[in-house]
Amino acid sequence: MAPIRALSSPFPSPPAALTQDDLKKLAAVKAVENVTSGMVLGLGTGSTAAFVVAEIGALLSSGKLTGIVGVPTSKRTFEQAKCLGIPLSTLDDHPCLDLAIDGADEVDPDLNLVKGRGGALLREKMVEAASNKFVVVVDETKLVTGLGGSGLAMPVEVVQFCWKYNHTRLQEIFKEEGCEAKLRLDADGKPYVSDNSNYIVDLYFKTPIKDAPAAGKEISALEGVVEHGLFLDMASAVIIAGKDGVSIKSK
Ligand code: ABF
Repeated sequence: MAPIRALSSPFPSPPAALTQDDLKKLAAVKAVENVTSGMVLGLGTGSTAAFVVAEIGALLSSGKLTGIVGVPTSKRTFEQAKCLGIPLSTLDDHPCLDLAIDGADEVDPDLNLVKGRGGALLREKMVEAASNKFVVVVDETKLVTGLGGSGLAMPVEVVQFCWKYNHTRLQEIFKEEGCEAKLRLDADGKPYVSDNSNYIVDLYFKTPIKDAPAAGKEISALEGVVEHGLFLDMASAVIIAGKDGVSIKSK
């Protein structure tokens, strides 16, 4: 894999009229420059990751990439990749991946992330933890000074059987941080069910989480919690597309 540049470097400067989708695509295409033939790839979920999957599919069909195997992080991504003819596998068959590329909901200055508003946090975390490199692709709206500070959801995946217990406990644990816990609902007003048949309790913080590693540990320690959306110290690099161009931050 080509080394990921450590310095932020404007490239190329997008015209002012670019939409948010254009920016996501710019970040996605830049990230795919790190993909080489023969790699086992973690395929992310979400609208930005969908541009990554589309680009990999296009490079495979033009013959510019060969021998790629993808491990999808959701049923949605599985379907998209299958339609594009990307050879697919599972984490069981490929427990060590070369590279994963995925979007994020929030990125802090230390490249810690909130992920999972798309509902795929469990498989994303497993695939990305199993990857030698994890490259995140975002537009600049995802940058925050502290995780949880966007006022949007920080998801926690819980087993259906005890979701109320987890809902109550999560609300209590983060009471002093002004957190509100809500069961995620689908478009029909029914509980949203993840690809793993679990529910999701979304945490809404009024201010950034004071100690994200401690919060992550506390959430994980709850019986019935399957996974949470704090992806701490996992990203190797973040590719950010904004009005001033594409920049790369890495550790
Ligand atoms: C996945 O998709 C998630 O972890 C995150 O929730 C979401 C980001 O979606 P988008 O790229 O559509 O903003 O990467």
